[in-house]
Amino acid sequence: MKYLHVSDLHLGLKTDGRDRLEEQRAIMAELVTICQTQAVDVVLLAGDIFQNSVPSAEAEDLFVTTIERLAGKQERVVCVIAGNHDDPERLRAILPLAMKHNIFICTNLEEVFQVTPQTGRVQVTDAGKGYITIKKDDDVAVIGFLPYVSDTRMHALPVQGLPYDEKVVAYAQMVGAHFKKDAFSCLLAHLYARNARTFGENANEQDNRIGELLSVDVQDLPRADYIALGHIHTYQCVHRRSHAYYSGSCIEMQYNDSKKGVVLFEGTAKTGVKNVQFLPLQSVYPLKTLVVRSYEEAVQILQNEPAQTLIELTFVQDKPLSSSMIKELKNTFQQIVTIRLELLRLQRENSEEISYRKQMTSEELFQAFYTKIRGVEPKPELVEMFAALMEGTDEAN
Ligand SMILES: [Mn+2]
Repeated sequence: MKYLHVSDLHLGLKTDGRDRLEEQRAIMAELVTICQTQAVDVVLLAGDIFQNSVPSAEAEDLFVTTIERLAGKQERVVCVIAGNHDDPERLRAILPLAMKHNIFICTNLEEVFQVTPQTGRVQVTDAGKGYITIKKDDDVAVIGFLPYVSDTRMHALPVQGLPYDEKVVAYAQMVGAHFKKDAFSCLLAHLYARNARTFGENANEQDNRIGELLSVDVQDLPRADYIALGHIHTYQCVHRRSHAYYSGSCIEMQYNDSKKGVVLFEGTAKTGVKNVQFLPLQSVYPLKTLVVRSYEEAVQILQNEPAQTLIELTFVQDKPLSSSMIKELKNTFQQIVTIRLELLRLQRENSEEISYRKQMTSEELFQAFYTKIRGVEPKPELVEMFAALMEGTDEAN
């Protein structure tokens, strides 16, 4: 069968207040087109469907219409898991109806899927807790679901008392117990794989800063023919032997972000996974930072920027910008999302101040600080007391 791995849709995302829904509608339409032209049988959505736990009606509408179009009239099976941005109960709400269209949404580790009557060529023949079995002619595949679940929500007895990563691995093993030798196996998971590469600071994924604590070693996950990961926004293969891939987000989330796309692959029980291919998305708007030194330079550069680029414009100059200039620029160039100003004079003053301060003794620094805050010079006794305290700390060290 042919599979499409997509992750981190972040529907309802705003960038510096700019709504991205129009762009996201185009991206979702492109996913449907890819499925049709590439004859995809199974779609894997690896979490972070929405940007917020309480998505707007428009964002929810876009999600529901997209998965309905992806599934077609039982043309394809759509598998969805919750990411850390999604509210589990909210995302799960449509599951009873969705399953009738061969759309399986897993938001908690206790979810038991059911099979409904099948009419299409791609059929769901078996389902249970955290897995489904798909059949197309002689080709059989088992999909295991491992949604993002916060530490406190992992209740099952065998995992109680374990550290976070071991709990995730224990759940993954329970799901992986359904993988069979004579079926292609695929694990769909939203997690932070240890040693995965993040792009820039990736400020949108707070977990990364906690690092090792919340990360999982991919080699501890059950053996599968393919591991479809979500959570990290940069496309990459994290572990070649396990065929563990992040497809990356399908929208640029930060300025100067990495190339966005989806992963297409094929596989059968006999051949294993083959033809893994990163497919760039055409409808994604680039997010770009521009630095200029004058209004004239800004106008000149912006004239050559494509209409769909989203720009953070920074002025580095000596004088502030007038509000009429800012208004004029924003009206003329819709690409501008935000305008920043870095005053050269302030930069110079700051660096002069710092080098001046470096030459002062701690008593002089204290005197200057006191005078600035209180408006009067400190009494000599106070300065002496401060000096004595400073000596004390020097001894202690
Ligand atoms: Mn994400």
